[in-house]
Amino acid sequence: MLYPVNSQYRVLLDLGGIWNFELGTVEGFGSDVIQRPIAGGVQMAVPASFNDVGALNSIRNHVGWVRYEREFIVPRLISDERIVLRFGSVTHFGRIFINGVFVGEHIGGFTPFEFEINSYVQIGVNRLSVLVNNIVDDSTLPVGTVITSVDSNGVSSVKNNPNFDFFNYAGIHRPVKIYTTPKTFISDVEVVTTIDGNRGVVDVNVEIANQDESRSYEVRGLLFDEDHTVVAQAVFSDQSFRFEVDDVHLWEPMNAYLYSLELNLFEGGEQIDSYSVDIGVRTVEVRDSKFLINGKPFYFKGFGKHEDFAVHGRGFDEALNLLDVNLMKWLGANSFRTAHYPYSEEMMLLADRQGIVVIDEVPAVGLHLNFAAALFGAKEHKNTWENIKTFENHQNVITELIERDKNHPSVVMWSIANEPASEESGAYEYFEPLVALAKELDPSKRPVTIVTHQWATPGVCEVAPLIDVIALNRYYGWYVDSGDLSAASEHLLDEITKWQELFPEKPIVFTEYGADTVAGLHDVDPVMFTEEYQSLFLQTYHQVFDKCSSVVGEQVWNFADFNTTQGVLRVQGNKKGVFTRDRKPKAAAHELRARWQNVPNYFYK
Ligand code: GCB
Repeated sequence: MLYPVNSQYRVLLDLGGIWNFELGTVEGFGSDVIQRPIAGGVQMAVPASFNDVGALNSIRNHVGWVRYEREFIVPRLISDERIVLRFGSVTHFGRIFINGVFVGEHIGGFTPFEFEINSYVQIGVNRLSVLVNNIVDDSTLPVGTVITSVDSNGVSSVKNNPNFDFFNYAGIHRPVKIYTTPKTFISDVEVVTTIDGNRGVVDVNVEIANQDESRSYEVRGLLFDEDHTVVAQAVFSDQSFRFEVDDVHLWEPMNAYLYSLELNLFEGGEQIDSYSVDIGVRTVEVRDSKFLINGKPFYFKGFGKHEDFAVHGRGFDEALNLLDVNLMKWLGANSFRTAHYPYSEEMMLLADRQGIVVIDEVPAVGLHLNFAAALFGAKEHKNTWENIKTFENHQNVITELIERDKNHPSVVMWSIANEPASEESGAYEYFEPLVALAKELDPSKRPVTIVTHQWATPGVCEVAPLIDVIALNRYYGWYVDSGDLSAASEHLLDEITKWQELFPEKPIVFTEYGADTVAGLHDVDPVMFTEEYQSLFLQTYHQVFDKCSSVVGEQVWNFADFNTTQGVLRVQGNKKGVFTRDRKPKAAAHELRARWQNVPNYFYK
């Protein structure tokens, strides 16, 4: 799906701001309710999570439906165009109405969706209502549990427990836009880049929607370099073409070069549409236990992150995104994983521009029905793969992510799950078609991984044979060998050695390792939760990584402290951040900075 842009042929309007808001129930809103505008003075910011903005427990911990509403004006000027209403994301389920009439719905809280709305709107004022549901269950991604109980007065209530370690923020999280296109328009662009010596090869495929069979169409493509000089051009009518660029500037990690691809659509010789996309020329390949970018062995230095901040929760914040990228650069990091869901399109554009390498993850987290039981002493064991109902949604989230992010040079690998029950029988059968789907959908055939948990060890993890890169979340010295870093070091080395023996051709990336640390807590003896322990914990891991040739990346958990559900393991959230939630460095940030400035992006191993 194309990112909405303004061009000579397209108008773009933003519907962000203050909307009206009301809480519903678990059942929802009756169809008569939607006929009436929201009465009452509760307001909500868009984009933002609704939870913390209301300053009320009833809003913060609400379970079920909410309604957002605002008026918008369709200007006469665009009445002959195709008018599209587009949501960057609505978490987790959105139903859209215009002037009380149902327009459409979308399942999944982290990818964009849009509707052509010409037949729903009138020129002038219109009422837009968005019903949002935040419930997570055993069919949604992420996964949760719904618990209904009845108290002694017969009043029933519903609790919704996330099966994942981040606060279940919800609402209209990303920008809401209206944009126009001509009736016949450029509806998709696919770019695949390869390198031939010092020549860059750019294969482009353009999709044109609503063609009139009696008319002839032609696309003229122009490729501009960063000085706005045309470096290649093509005229074509079969919608696929190849540009060749001599002395190409490659997109390199932390040294991005972006060409601008301008596509102009002509009908019967007259121009009717124009769309531009920035592209980077680079290749990605996994070979002989190396992760190659542009043919050179790359070393991942960075983080698992979250979209999380005070006030707006998981709501889009351009300034915060930029600060995070700048802090990563300050540390010498070169990469992050979009744990545990696709991040905003704007963050992906920023990563392209800044040369940050991204492992792009779908919201498939919580696919383990025995995880908490395993931590706290199991009573009952249910086979995850016999009970979970996520498969169809899982296909959808993979499809929507790849459709959205396929052209980003920053994206070097797809992560199609975080910590599923890959040690349980049935995992292989569940994931085999999903890995195949990701490979089939991606025109660039990027590597695919599944990020695995502590107990998915060599020989036990069923999905390891399916994936290109072994991605490990490990907590020796924290949840296991707590406080004992010498045992942690021994067990970590032992496990990596076994992975190397089992899959000598596969590179290994540590996608999580970290220790909860309360900023400002110090001790002479580096005990758990102190800043000293976090630094020593990281040092211990790094000494082991440096001994292992297959380890080609280290992504610390987490970039910053983040909000979670309450629980005995969480002190006002997860404190494994190298930065506090308001982005102040803990001692570990300096530890990482000292290391990463001396670890090159290429040829570290
Ligand atoms: C994990 C999860 C992550 C948690 C982290 C932790 O393995 O992937 O979502 O936040 O552990 O801190 O426990």
